[in-house]
Amino acid sequence: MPIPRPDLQGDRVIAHVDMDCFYVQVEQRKQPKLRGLPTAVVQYNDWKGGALIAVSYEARKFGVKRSMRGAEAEMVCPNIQLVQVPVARGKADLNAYRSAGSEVVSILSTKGRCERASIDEVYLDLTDAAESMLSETPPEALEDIDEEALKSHVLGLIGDEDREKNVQRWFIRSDAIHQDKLLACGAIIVAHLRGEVLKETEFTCSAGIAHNKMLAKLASGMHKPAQQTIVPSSAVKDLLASLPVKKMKQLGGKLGSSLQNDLGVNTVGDLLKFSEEKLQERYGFNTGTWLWNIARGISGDEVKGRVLPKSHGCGKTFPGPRALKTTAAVESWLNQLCEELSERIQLDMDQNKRVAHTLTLHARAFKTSDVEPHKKFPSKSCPLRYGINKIQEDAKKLFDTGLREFLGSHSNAWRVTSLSISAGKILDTPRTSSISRLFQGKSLSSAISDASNDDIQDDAPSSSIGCKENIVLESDKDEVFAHGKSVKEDDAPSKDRKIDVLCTQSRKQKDKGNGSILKFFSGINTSAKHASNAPSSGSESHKGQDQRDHQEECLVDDHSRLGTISNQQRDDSWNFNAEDIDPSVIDELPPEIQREVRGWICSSKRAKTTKRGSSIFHYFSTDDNA
Ligand code: TTP
Repeated sequence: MPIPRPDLQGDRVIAHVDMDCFYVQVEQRKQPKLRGLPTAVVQYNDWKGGALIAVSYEARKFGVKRSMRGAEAEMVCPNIQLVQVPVARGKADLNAYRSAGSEVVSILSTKGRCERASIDEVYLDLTDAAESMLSETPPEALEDIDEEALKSHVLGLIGDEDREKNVQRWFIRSDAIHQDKLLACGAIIVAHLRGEVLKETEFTCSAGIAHNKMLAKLASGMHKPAQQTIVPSSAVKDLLASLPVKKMKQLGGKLGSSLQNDLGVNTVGDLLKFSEEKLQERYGFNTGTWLWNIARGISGDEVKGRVLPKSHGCGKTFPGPRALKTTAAVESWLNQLCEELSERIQLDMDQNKRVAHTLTLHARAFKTSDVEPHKKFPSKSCPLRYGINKIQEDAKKLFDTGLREFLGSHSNAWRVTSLSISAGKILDTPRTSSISRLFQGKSLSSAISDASNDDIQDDAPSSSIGCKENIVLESDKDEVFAHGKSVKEDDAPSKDRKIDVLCTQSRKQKDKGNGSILKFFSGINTSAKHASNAPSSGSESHKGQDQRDHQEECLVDDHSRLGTISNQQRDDSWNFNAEDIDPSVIDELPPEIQREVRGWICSSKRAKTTKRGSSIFHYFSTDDNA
């Protein structure tokens, strides 16, 4: 359900930066001989040459598309260089792409608040940097404007001839309104940042510069690769007038279809015909206002300062004959997934001093008989204990519990077609002495490992975890809003005694007005063709175009690439906190799981906006939106 946010006070300068054919660029940096050649990265899968997941701009000219398989791409572009996604533990290993993304983020985040929106895209709030530039060295005072900035596309600027000259004039107009002057400064800053990214990482990226996230995101994809587009306020009306509603984030699905079919609204601009009251009457108060706002390019979403992932996840699909049939086979794969997960959360703890608190298992399965053909394998969560063996043990328990529930009274044979495991609710580790007392002198890792995990949750991981979470949210209003309204979390009785102790103690600390515990919880081939000695397996993390088209339907926030959803895909039994899931992590899951997780996220977000329960969570809740 879209949430309308009023435009924030003052003129803002927001950039959306998106890497160009990202995985291809990472592979080309590894193998420079591929540069300039039509290249595609293929998913780890031997069927028909594997699915393409990233296509270079040279290959796109031949008609190669992401929806193709390697064999099809070779038909339209015989010279295409197909590079296999690296493989580890029998599945795609995305570490190289993740760290390449982090390299870029570390450069982009130097000029303002930075929100990592997915593995290869970020939002930047450059308002302060642009204001400073405008007051100290405004564009009209510059002898030379950055060449890259002059190549910007300024929406609404007439005349293709001598484009650069026109752009230069636009940059240095002394009679420009303050908003446009700020955008000009923002564009110079972004051009400089893109240059730095290229110099330091050898990657090109494209950007949109506007007054809000929505417009910046729309603009970043308008001129690719390696270009940037500016959206002055005066150009917003025309931009939206012809923009198909379905292209708009959150309008890709049912809401967009209803606008088309019921109101005859085909472009975002068509929405201007309707009053806010009319839209509210038809779609409810929030959605109505949100629609009224977007028709005018209004969006107050803030750039959240977040450069680290909100969760870690890894998964694997087992399509067709590869479906897992025995608990031993499931266990063996779970062990591998858990090993990877354990390494990643341990690295996160070592490098970023962050601790993950929830372990969640998702699976897709079917019964070999026809009984209950639509029944879903329930997702299960429990408090996360550090250490490979513990994670493996807990994941196995989660699976067993899920399987028992899935099978019910029918003792049928079953098949598992996908498995994934994720670590969420990642909080900063304590930095105060009071926390050492809390853990009675143990190391943080061992203290966490000691948190007993007898009880498996099929909705909120445990109230104790939620308890920490609500304190955490004191610092983030948006999230307070989302969390505070989660009735399932509120209602979940805590069964995990040791962690309950943490809760109780934390409450005592709060009672005493001791901020330290609050801090804890608030922190809490080289041959160019087919490098393919990969074992055969399913396709991981492939996001089809269809999927991307649908995904916009259910986003509440600005995270990209979340979202294919159908009612059937929603599983009310799981109430993981949607806000805690990093979209880039979802991208890495197998497609089937991606869809399902996105479905849950939607239903979870929806639930959080409608209900509120009562329990210990209220005690800690700081939600003044409730
Ligand atoms: P995108 O940003 O969607 O695309 P891109 O960077 O390849 O190309 P563009 O220049 O058009 O933005 O995705 C970023 C990376 O995410 C992409 O390089 C590979 C990965 N990815 C998948 O693994 N599967 C998918 O289905 C998609 C869409 C992307």
